[in-house]
Amino acid sequence: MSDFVKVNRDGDVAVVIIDNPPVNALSFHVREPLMQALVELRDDSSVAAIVIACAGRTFVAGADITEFGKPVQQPDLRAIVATLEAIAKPTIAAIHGTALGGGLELALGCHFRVADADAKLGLPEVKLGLLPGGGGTVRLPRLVGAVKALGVIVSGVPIAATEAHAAGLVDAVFEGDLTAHAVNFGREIARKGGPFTPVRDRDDDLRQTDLAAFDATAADLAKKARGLEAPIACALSVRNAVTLPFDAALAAERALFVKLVASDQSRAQRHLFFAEREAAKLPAKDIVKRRISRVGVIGAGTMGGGIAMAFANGGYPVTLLETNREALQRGLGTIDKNYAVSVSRGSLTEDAKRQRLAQFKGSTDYADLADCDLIVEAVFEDMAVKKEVFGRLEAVARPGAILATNTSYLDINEIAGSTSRPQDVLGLHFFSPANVMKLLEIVRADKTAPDALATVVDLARRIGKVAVVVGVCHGFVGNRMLAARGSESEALLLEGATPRQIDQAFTDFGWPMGPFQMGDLAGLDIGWRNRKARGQTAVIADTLCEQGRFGQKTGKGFYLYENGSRTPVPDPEVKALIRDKASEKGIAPRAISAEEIIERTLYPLINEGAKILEEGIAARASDIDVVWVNGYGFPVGKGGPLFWAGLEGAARIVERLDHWHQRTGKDVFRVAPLLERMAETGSWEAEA
Ligand code: 3H9
Repeated sequence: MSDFVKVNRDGDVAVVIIDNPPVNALSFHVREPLMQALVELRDDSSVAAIVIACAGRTFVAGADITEFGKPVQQPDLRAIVATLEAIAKPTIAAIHGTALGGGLELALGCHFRVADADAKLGLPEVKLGLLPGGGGTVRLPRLVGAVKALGVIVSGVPIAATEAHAAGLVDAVFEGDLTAHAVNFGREIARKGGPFTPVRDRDDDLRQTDLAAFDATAADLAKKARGLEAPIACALSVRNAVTLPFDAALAAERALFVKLVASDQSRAQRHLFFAEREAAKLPAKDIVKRRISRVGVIGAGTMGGGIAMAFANGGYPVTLLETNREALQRGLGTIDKNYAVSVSRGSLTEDAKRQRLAQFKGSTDYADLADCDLIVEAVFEDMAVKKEVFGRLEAVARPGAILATNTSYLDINEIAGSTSRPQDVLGLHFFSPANVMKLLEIVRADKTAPDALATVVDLARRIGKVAVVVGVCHGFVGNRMLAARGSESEALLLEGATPRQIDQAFTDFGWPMGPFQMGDLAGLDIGWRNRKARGQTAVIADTLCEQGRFGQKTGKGFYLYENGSRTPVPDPEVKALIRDKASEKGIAPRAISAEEIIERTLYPLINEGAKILEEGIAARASDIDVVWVNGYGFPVGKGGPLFWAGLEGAARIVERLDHWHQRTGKDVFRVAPLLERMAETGSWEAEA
């Protein structure tokens, strides 16, 4: 009946098949024929039961996100679910793959849900700055209870079919031909006879909800929202499901959805959804990728160990190399401990831990890297050391093996140039802890072969990383922009702000922590060493390091960490040090507002991003946003620095930077031409 919705008959059971690749999103061209099919089947007396199933790799993965922000074309999802729910004969959703968002809401409009054993069900709208707007917040609690629904909706994390079955969301779980099982299920139910109760009327248990316990859980979740509106709206809407009659709760859900979908936060999060997928696309298509069966990692320290875990977690056997047995045992011991922590937290089973540990082969002999298809070095950040490692690799690595460096700053062209196979050399800049942090900057050197690049981009996805391809420059995208932020944070201290005040301005903005807390956590000695290597200074941070105050690891940094605590406590000694250094420079302290803190630290960062874009170090503005959100904690609700620049108004940013540049002559405020053009055209894209 349509390219996107077909109806098959199996005796007296009708099977509606949605076929809208790649993820069966509920685009208008699906909704229209779907509604028509449901109305026809409802009125067809030869049909005893209706199954809704999907072609391809998944059940409906949600509304079509590209339609948000445009006028809604009818029928909308709510109208379809209402029609479905009013059908008197049994309706069954047959779920395989992922039933997400509007997909699960469609399934909630059915009387019954059956699922493939590997299926997952969830309402991830919160991750797009939304709440489920097709009745999900009102219907899900009717099946699984308000508290369980709250957890599923506010986290946005899908649950497995078995868990959904235990919770009452799914009526049966099947292995094998799901549609055939669903048809049999429908026929049997129809034979037994109705009436069949729609989910909207299944509210007996809901009335028993302990509202005080619900509110306590909701309050906990609200604390973690860090200024995001969607989680709060989700919780409110689930509460409405308990306290209001069905139709009133549904109307309230709709009103919240309409407000959220138009919000900057949701626009920002939707931008990031597409930006992450776009970042993994390379201009050259159809490249035959190299085979990666085993990965070698050189260096079993914090970084090397984390990288090795990231690959082992992704299912790859890893050869971990160290210079001596002691260092190797220490590294393997840390990996073992890290997995044990996951087991104790319940995020990994003992069995899975054993399987992951079985992936590791330790060695102190470079010759053992001969069977690796990708070798990542994570040794000391020093050009001479790196070149020596690559020299040794050349002697043992098989032809065509990809040789990667995890350098954070060094010139990868120089490293590649020191080998006879620069086409196989690239950068894999992991972020610490490498087994946890999502971001992977993949650094393309001048001579990196396209197939080597395509291979690691694909590999990154396989090990669950968000990959962004960047070019060679000091610090690549993330650390180079971070440097622009860092110099202004220090200047603000000298002018009268305190570390606490600056960090507070950052957390109020939505960051998980401010620059000084982050510096203390990462170790101030890292930046110190790096500055010294480049002949740069940061008067306060350098002095702290000279005093042996490296941050949390020494119990003192910009803050005090008493008795091994991780809670930063302001230190009067640091305050006095800042005052001394300021008066040495003749700077009189003044009151500094949170607004000035944010502008002075983040506008230069945006400016640096514009330069990076101009130089072609990043291919797209949205790639830079992906780096900052996934690697540095830039608030998702602001969409990344370059998206946020659009919200702030690029003209305002240019004007402020210009003003500061005139006043201080500081280079960090010099405006990049691309930023100026963005101010005029409103777009980061080059003119066609
Ligand atoms: C919602 O439902 C609101 C309702 O409550 C209320 C309505 C009134 N729309 O991720 P992949 C594209 S909100 C449009 O690489 P995977 C994606 O951009 C929605 N496009 O595949 C990509 O395009 P391209 C709630 C979508 O196998 C291609 O499909 N649902 C949508 O790694 C492949 O995607 C969600 O938030 C969409 N809904 O992962 C689920 N989804 O090839 C969002 C995907 O051009 N989707 N695309 O780059 C996902 O989480 C993953 O795509 C999924 C598959 C897990 C399904």
